[in-house]
Amino acid sequence: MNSTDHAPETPTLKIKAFFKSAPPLKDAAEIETKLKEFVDRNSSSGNGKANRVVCVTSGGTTVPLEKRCVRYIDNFSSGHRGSASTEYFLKAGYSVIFLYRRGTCQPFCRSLPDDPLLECFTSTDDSSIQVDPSHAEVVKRAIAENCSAVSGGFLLKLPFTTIFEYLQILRMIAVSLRCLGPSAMFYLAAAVSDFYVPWESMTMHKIQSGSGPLDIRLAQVPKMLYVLRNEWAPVAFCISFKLETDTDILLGKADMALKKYKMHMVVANELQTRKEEVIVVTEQEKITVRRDTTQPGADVEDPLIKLVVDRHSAYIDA
Ligand code: PAZ
Repeated sequence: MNSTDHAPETPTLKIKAFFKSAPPLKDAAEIETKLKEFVDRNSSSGNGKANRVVCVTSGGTTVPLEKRCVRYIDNFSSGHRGSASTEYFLKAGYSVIFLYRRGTCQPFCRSLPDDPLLECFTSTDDSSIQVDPSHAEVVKRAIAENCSAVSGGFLLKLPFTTIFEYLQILRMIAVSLRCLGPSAMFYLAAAVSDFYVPWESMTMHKIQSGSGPLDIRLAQVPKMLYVLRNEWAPVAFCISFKLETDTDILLGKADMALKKYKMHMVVANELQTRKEEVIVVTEQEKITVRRDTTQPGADVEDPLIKLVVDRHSAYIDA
């Protein structure tokens, strides 16, 4: 036995092992090309300065239980926070990389009904489909705003499903945004799995129910916030989120994340009240941000993004 057998596993080593064993991304080359084009376009704006670019993560990651996956463990997140925040960042002049879970809320679609295809359109005869007049305005606005953001090069959408895809794409984004220095921001609203089944110990085929109760041992997902801040994008402005259901532990956990991972801000939210208020934890203060209940349709992301943009400006100036 040599001395390295007992070497403590550093976060970096654990992360290297995670990536080494993860199934490679099928569309890595295509993502790389899209990222390069997006970053090139945003690294020099008209006045010779880099645009501000934020990577917004949104939705929950899944943990597959089988390689040919039939069953998986999921993380709660509708994607509302990420998609609403993306809209406010775009309004504030940022370019956004929206790293989202397939099938969750999309920017500019919040005012559409639950089943937009079936509820927004009517078919009058065999050949024509029309927008239902009651939805015409919101449909037109959603299409126009989305088109102008995407075709203008201000919005790049990248989907994920599993924890393996999410972390590999996040790393690609972080590395490609490094050239923007402090103008880059990470706004990590996705609900990321804490535990997973390592790819090499995962069964290939659907787990059979005939052999009785299922015992699975889940490994801990290495803490990526650590490498994000220390290696992937050490100069970027980083905001992580902390969701709890027990309010008694919420602020303590947010404080711990702030210090342990050297985040610039941690947004603490409680499951039941997350759409009404959040508490932004920084090194110096704890700021409660609330939705303006006097305004119909107002959401908490509006004042939250104003605060974030303000702090990011101060960070860039400093
Ligand atoms: O996506 P959503 O609007 O339904 O919920 C947002 C949220 C609660 C997932 C987000 O604000 C959050 O806290 N994300 C981090 C979750 C975590 O602690 O891992």
